[in-house]
Amino acid sequence: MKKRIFSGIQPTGKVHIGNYLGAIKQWVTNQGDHDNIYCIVDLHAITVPQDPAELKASIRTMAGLLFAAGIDPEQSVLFVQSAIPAHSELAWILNCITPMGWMERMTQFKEKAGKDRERASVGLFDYPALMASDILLYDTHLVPVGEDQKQHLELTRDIAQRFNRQYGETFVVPEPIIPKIAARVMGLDDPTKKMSKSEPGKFHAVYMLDTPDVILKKVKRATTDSLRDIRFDENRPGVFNLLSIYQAFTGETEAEIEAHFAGKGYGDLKKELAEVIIEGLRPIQERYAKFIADPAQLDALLAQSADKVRPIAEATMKRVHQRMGLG
Ligand code: ATP
Ligand code: LTN
Repeated sequence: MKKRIFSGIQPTGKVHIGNYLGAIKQWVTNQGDHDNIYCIVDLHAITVPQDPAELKASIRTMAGLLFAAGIDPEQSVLFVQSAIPAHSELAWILNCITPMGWMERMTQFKEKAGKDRERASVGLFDYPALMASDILLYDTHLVPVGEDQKQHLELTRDIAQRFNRQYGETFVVPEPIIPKIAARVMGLDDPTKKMSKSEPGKFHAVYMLDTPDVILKKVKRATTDSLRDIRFDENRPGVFNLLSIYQAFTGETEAEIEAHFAGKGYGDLKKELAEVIIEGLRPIQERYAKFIADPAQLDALLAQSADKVRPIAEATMKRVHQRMGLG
């Protein structure tokens, strides 16, 4: 039996190379070895205000990009979260067995709510319960995500174990898969901050649909330091970030990369890195143009996928209802 993989991505803003290297690239490799379910999590997106027309368009853009990046509809299922109401229902149920204290420890909420905690939605606070429900609905063994989601995965495991203890074995307890390289791509403008969709800075992130010109400009502006040698040194976050991105795109070892850049300057590093990113994204951008030109086909692929996973979600909900004495 193949192990089941589940992961999700929000259809918000523009997809950046952090999303690509931290998550999407892992989704694409080894598709044949697993049973893969991928989800565009629109219900997570509405934890902060969204324009309806933009949200609708972003769902298609995201689907087009994921197929273009290599998600193969023959080997993987890609569907939209809100098409399966069980996600919301299970989230409610998990809410009722999750102690407030566990939820209050989640650092992402603290970061996203910022100073204005009182105005953040209850949904933003409860975001991790919906994520746990996504994962647990499908008897998931493995969850490929970037480093920032590790804490949410631990919470999901705790919730699954608590439910299983209280009501009997019901959920598979999942494990995260976090990439060794580029698990946390940092902002180009500020290498102490995670590259993020919600960061507005013009030179903060390289987006997957950026043109070569724009990519070159952004990489050239990236913050480095006043030293000279080009080495993987975590204490020099700017250069370390650029080298990690280079490594993730080329697949070369640290030693090979350091030897390659020996005697060269930051200008060379930036020029070559921009080239590597441009060439890495080029085939994806070309395929994307074809997918997005046919939105009806994209919608049909998403709808067929939802039909494939619906029975799995319904079987889980039936088990949950029986165990809890609902209905
Ligand atoms: P935001 O920063 O606005 O919260 P996001 O960029 O994290 O959004 P998501 O849709 O929440 O986007 O994340 C999708 C996937 O990308 C997740 O698996 C997440 O761990 C991964 N990811 C996000 N940012 C990075 C990053 N800077 N480096 C590596 N992986 C990342
Ligand atoms: N919270 C994730 C997105 C997400 C997810 C999931 C990831 C929602 N549901 C289930 C893995 C499994 C994020 O990237 N911010």
